[in-house]
Amino acid sequence: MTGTKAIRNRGDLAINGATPAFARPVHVGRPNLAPRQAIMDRLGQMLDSRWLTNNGPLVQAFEQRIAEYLGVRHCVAMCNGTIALEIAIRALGLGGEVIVPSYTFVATAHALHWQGLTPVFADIDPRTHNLDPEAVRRMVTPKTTGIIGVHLWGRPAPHRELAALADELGLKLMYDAAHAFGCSAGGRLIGSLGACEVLSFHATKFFNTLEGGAVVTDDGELAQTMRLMRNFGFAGFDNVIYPGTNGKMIEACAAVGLANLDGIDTVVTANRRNLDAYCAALAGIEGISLIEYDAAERSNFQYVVMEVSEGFAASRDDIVNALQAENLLARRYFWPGCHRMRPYRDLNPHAGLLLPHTEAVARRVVVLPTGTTLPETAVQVVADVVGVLAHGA
Ligand code: T4K
Repeated sequence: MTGTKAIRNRGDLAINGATPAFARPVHVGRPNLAPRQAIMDRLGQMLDSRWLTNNGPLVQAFEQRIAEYLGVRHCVAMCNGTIALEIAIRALGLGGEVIVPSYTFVATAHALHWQGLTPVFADIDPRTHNLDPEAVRRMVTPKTTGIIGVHLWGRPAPHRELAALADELGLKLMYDAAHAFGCSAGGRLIGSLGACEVLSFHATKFFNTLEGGAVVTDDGELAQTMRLMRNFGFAGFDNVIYPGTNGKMIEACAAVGLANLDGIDTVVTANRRNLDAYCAALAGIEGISLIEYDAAERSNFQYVVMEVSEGFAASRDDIVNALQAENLLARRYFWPGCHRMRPYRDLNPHAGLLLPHTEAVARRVVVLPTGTTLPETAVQVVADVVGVLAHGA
């Protein structure tokens, strides 16, 4: 089956025993890849040079392309977004408590916890899913040293308000921009906000380097510190001046990244087309909405985020289960919120009392499959399944 089955009533749903609409899983974040030959050519360059890692020529070319594209002075490529976050946190000298949203991928919190810092979760604005600056203010204590804003779904965090707050309170400010490569804030591509911004180029991101990440910044000293830290702190053959780690991006990842970079406009166009199709197909279903992207900003549209209102005939989880049964692997990102995941629940079991919007949003979101490989019929199947569930038992 290729997603062409008719879904008119509950008996047609795979969750009720019918054949699934798709024989193979349709993923939320199936990797978008440049044409095979373009990738092979770049990998061939790596083999020809016999330079495989340690700040090789492809990594340097990649860093330059990313910095130019974003209009930032420095790009420090890393092996993944999580290590990039950890290195940025260390290089900035954060300590004690750092305020972050709970409604984010758990790596934002882990990057702090892993290094012995305490992530303190602030609530979000339920309309934007991004940090609420007033909620951030309420979480500040004498131990607070910084704020990590997240541009969730690629929509910019309230950067002006966060910058004003950080200035007022003498806090450091950086961003987890893992979702926001190619997205703009105030008309300028995200990359220059705060002291630095961290990108993820994981396989599932709309632009990928297999695994990969980077920190981008206009601060030359900070960039230099991070370059040392990602390479064990080596400042010469046998001169170690920092307790560094191994955060290097390898040449093969930069090779794939360089090839994929040439095609990002095509990916954004496909994502946009998918989003428009979902909007049209779901438009008539009361209680279902899709988050919007500001038409005045650039977006990568890599997340199609559906919200299920409380009064809807089926629960959010019923919808996800019904879609997954059809092999449409919709996801509950970022349920249940970091504060309810074990390491953070153990640290502060009552954090949820101060996170009502986080808890409500995490209960109503479904992220839908998109990307260049989305089967043509997938959008209609999603709409049919949700439409059937809308009519109750
Ligand atoms: N901050 C934020 C806000 C983030 O969202 C992330 C990562 C980070 C920091 C950390 O950056 P990295 O260290 O990852 O660079 C995925 C990704 O693994 C993760 O990178 C991403 N956020 C997060 C939102 O989603 P999972 O566990 O939900 O999905 P995963 O990796 O199992 O893959 C999703 C689907 O795509 C799968 O169901 C199968 C398909 N797939 C996956 C891979 C890896 C493929 O078809 N091919 C593949 O190669 O975490």
